[in-house]
Amino acid sequence: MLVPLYGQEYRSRKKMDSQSEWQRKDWVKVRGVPMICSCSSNWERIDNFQAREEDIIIATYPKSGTTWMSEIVDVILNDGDTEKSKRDAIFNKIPMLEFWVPGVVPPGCQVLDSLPSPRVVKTHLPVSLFPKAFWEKNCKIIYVARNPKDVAVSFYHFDKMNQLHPEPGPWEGYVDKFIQGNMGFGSWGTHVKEFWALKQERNILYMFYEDMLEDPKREIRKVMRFLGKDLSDDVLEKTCLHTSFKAMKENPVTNYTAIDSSIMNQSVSPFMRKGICGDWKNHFTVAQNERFDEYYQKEMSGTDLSFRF
Ligand code: PPS
Repeated sequence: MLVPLYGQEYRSRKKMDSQSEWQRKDWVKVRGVPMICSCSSNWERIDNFQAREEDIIIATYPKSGTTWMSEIVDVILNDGDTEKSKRDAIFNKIPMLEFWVPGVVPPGCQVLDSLPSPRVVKTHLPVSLFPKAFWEKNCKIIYVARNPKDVAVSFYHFDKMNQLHPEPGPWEGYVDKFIQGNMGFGSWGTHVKEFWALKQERNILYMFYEDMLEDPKREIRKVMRFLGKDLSDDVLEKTCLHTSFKAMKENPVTNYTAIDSSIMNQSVSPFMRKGICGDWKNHFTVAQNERFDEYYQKEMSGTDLSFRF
């Protein structure tokens, strides 16, 4: 029996019995892209996913502001009614397409099949693994990108607390793994560049985490426009307050505390960790920073994409 991820029912024997099958497993490559082991089988489910024209996709490399954007979109679609946004945990309102823990958490695509339109879909899949139906149906895609140094730091703390990921090992070697693209969902550079290259010809709103931090109202307004919503300044103000880091950290809908500690152990590191730009300065050594700058320059050469650190 599959049990929902949210609530008491989830804390069942079934999960306890099967946890050695999915805890701390190495990434498994799907067409060359390292994937969370428990999510990697029966990939036809992703290839054959039935998209709908009204679907709104939130696509990101991990740790780039997915949850923040998800809650913003949810509030906007509810015309600023933040009470409605409390109806369920973020991962149930906006399921992650590729997520699956067989026998414990049902596949995201199956949950999505049962939702009414307009559905909002979370995904970390790179362009190479994107279901083709999203392109065929010309779905609206909101892509959020974040500077890779802060992504690496956030991912490191997340790997430490997320039992579905392999142990990250010491920070010393982590930056090199990131540079090599030996991370869940593969290379950061490939991810951000491929969506950037498609944004002219496709229905993509390309957003930056650092811009959202700098001026959340300005950035939320862009999302409203993209979603075809002309909401009042009051609604904008409300959305902004409801989706501030502090509010989302305290909100059980958005802070992932509803997930059992056998999957996310928040005593190791909270999901809502710091929510700032520049925490990399507290982690990178001078030598790591030099190697990383070289990697970044190489990745960005030949594109007009750039990040703020
Ligand atoms: S995931 O697991 O990949 O879906 O994670 P994701 O949501 O993409 O990224 C998590 C990081 O985003 C930060 N966050 C926020 N920052 C600012 N404001 C708000 N409202 C907000 N919500 C989430 C979260 O703290 C993670 O970043 P770090 O640097 O680890 O704090």
